[in-house]
Amino acid sequence: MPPAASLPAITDQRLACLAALEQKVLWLSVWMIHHANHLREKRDGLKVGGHQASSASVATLMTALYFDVLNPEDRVAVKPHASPVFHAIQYLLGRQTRANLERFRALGGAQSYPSRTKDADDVDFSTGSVGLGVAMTSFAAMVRDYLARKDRIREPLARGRMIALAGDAEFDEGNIFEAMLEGWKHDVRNLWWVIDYNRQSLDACISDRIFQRLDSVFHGMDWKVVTLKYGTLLERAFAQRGGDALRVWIDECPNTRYSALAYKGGAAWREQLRHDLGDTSGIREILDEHDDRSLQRLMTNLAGHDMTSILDAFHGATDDRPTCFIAYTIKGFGLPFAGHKDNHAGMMTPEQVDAFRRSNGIEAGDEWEPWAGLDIPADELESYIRSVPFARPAERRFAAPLVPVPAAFEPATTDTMSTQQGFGRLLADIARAHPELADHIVTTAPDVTVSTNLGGWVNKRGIFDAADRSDTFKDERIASAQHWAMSPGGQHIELGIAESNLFILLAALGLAGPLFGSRLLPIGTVYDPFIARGLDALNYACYQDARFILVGTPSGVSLAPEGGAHQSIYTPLIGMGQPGLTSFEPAYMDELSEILRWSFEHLQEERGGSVYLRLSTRPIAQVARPMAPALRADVLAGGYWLEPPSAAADLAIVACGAVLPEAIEAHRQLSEDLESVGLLVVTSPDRLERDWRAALTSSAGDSHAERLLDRLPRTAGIVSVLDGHPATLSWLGAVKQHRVLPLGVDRFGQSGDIPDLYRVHGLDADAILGAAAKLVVGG
Ligand SMILES: Cc1ncc(C[n+]2csc(CCOP(=O)(O)OP(=O)(O)O)c2C)c(N)n1
Ligand SMILES: [Mg+2]
Repeated sequence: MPPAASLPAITDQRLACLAALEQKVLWLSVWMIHHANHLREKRDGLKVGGHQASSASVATLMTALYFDVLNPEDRVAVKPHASPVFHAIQYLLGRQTRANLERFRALGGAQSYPSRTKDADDVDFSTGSVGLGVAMTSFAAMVRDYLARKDRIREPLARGRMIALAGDAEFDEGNIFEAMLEGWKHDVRNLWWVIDYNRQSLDACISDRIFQRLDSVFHGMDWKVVTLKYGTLLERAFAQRGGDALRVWIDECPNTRYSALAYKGGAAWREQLRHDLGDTSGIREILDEHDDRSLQRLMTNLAGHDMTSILDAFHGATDDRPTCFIAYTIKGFGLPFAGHKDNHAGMMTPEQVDAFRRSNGIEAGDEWEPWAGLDIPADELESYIRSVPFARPAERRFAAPLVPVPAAFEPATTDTMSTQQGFGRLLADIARAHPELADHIVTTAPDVTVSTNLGGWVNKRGIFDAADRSDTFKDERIASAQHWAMSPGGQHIELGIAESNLFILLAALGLAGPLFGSRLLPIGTVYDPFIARGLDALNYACYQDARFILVGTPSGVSLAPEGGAHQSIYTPLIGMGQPGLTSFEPAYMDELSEILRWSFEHLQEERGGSVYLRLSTRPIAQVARPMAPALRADVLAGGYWLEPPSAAADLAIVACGAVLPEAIEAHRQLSEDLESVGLLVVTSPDRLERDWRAALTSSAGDSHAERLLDRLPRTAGIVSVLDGHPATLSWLGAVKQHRVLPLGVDRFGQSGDIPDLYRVHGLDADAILGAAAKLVVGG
């Protein structure tokens, strides 16, 4: 593709600088991995690893991007195994230290896979779990457009390209295709996916026909596809006599054979080509013109290693259509194991690295020197680097202003309501009474907007869309509770049913502040069991320190007749176990109101995080009480005594969430016979447990769990109960050595109404009474 006329010419001097930088980037990547594996003290007998072959595969593409093509407003997700290349580039840009490179894969050093949170250099998107980084760029493009269409960000940020540099085997991950379809629905723009098409994955060479499939998938989604197949040397050879036959031969060469020949080198190419094409006119001349070394160079001259072809392609993509570059490359290019099918974890031997150092003209001892061994003087390279667009001083990590959170919400309440209903009322109250907060909220759901009670909010704030579209049903005067007008001002992003997309969108929305300088407070709703469908993406979002509120509803078996297959059992354990996510499972509306308020603050704290609210559709009788400061503090800390035990109590019930009515009923019946049974309401098993463990190893004083359980005599037993896995609360026995009989759910799949299901799973008042009897009498 020809370069656009207005672009600076690709001068020989520019190409020479880029060639030198590419050489250096590859060397530093190889050396960084070698150093970590062979030259650092080893204390545990484990290999350190690193990916020299995967790095070599993208050295040209990444050199082109960072030292020529990228602008500061562009954002890149670098394929996980190119981390050394990324860090080497950052080092040459002066944004990464030598000490960190020397500590590649060591604690605090340059990370194995690019990490926003753990790396010291300028990582835009973490990668590591293949496929997620690729999808992330599409959702980040969506978020950029969301902000731009509301005039929250301006040029050049509003046009910054979101770029994924993907391994070809990443396209085995279905999440990428889910993201593509969603991106197509939302008409994403300024999105590039650059595929490092080395035709190898971890285990092997990949299927020959993948490229054609990918090509048609991208076209089907209205993407532009730019295929970078042959470099300038090969193109020149193709123009010679016999060149057509040579092209056909390469085009038809199976991946495995091409890789094997690339590994074996010039003599092997010669033998094979003589055998296959020896009688074709012109081929012998082409072979005779090349010695083994230059024949290897010619036959491996794929466009993904050809700077001119790459620059032409990147600079030629001047419109905003999503564009996929399929760049043919060779895994391990320029290294001794180039093309070998086992090279993914392959590591050059010390002898090979030494030979490579010498071929790079680097003296022993100068391995980390940025400019050692290059043909171009250091000052010339330094001045080139200063001149590249990406090196322009520009903010790349923004600190967005805080959004004030009101002191209290005042939602409409009724005597009996579910937490899911309460959540809907709270959002409606915020939309009406707290416009500043509301303006920063963005909601999203994977086709469960109505059934998770976001409908009221959407009626008020509208659906986000690139264009203004009225609600046809409303226009046609058809009665409906949902008014789904769409506009660029809308604040709800409606997704198709793909939970992985929900979490990656939440990751992108939750990074709007640092990425684009405009803070968003994202809320995503999902049926609680289907959190598991997107779990890796949720982990990915948390790992990047994206800030969002996740609402899982309905949850547990309490959704009752709605279906056994929709029951969630161990999500409370996910809430406890997932780093970066604080979970709550309130029972009452007034608790939820405080928790939501706290969540908006927690999202914005420097050392805050995301929040998961496990809610229920079960309506329960509310308690009428003022939210006194002490109660508020307890609710937020994870629990409070609804009925405090007396000093002589034999028993306490500890209950969390939707089963509160059963706990209250059991408590009432027990209190007829027993001395002051306690009833403890747990609002957050997660906060209680985390705080308790932290206190065990610090001198900060008692934890909230200790303070609560101090009121219960040691000899008393505890019956814990929740609509979730019993392990969620059974640890309470370790706090003050109370005997605990944990009730909960450890099976799923049976539909029924609440009385039946609570009986079957042992959550009803009778089950609590039975457990209490066992503790008190049966010992
Ligand atoms: C979700 C996930 N599954 C498995 C892996 C392990 N893994 C790491 S790299 C890789 C193959 C990558 O191949 P490709 O994307 O083609 O990269 P390249 O050839 O450039 O190394 C696999 C399976 C992973 N990182 N993430
Ligand atoms: Mg590959």
